Amino acid sequence: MATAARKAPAKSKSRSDGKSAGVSAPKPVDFTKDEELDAYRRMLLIRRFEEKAGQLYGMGFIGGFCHLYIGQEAVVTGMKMALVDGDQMITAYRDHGHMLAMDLSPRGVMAELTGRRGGLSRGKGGSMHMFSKEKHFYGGHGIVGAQVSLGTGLAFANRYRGNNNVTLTYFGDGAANQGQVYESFNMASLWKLPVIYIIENNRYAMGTSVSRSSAETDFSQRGASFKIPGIQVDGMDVRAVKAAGDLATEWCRAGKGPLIL
Ligand SMILES: Cc1ncc(C[n+]2csc(CCOP(=O)(O)OP(=O)(O)O)c2C)c(N)n1
Ligand SMILES: [Mg+2]
Repeated sequence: MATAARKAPAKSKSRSDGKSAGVSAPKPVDFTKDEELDAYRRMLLIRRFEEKAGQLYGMGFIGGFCHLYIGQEAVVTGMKMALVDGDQMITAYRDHGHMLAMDLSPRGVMAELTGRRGGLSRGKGGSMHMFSKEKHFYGGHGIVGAQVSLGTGLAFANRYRGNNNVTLTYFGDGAANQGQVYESFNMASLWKLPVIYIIENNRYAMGTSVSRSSAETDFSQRGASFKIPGIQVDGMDVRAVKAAGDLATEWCRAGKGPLIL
């Protein structure tokens, strides 16, 4: 999913038509007024929360790491709007927005960031390590790419239990070059697991740009060897993300296996 704030992401010349294995990028959905307001509130909450977190980090009130999600708000917001109760989410360390999108209490997240007892991990986990089984949020992981295998495992559990839930597994453009991602792709496709792999392409992994680190920069095609279709989505457009989220969740619930956005 492209999330560059300044420029449109560079698209690969060969396969940027949004089509893969018969799956095409859907048209952005039309929101009702209530949906419009809901999306706006959710995105604004994340933006304001992150501005405060950045400020508190600078002032020394937040220890350890603090990765902000400013500029990527539309991705988690649009995807959350496509979920039903019981659907799960797992992500990396840039996770405050994902937690707020899954309705974890902003107070609990902020208390965790500032190392307080009232924090979601009792002040012991910090920015990268928060969980809520009740809200179906499975972290918060600092090892780049590790959450992809864990998310695939969550999807396996859903399949095994025979429920109809879907797991959203988020990772970055940098994490997309990790080996365990492809081991997970293989098993997810082989066993038709209900997992949506959402690659948030913000064009950098720490300081390294996508073009310097990635042989295939169209991340929607990364599942090609495993017969996992992928769609390029404009992560700056919450309506486009919601449309892609609707398509992907229906795809998974129909038993067709994983999909990459
Ligand atoms: C296994 C592993 N290798 C290296 C690191 C150091 N590291 C932390 S963040 C990061 C870059 C990840 O970039 P990306 O996946 O694009 O996520 P973004 O920060 O852009 O959201 C790296 C290499 C790590 N945490 N884990
Ligand atoms: Mg990145």
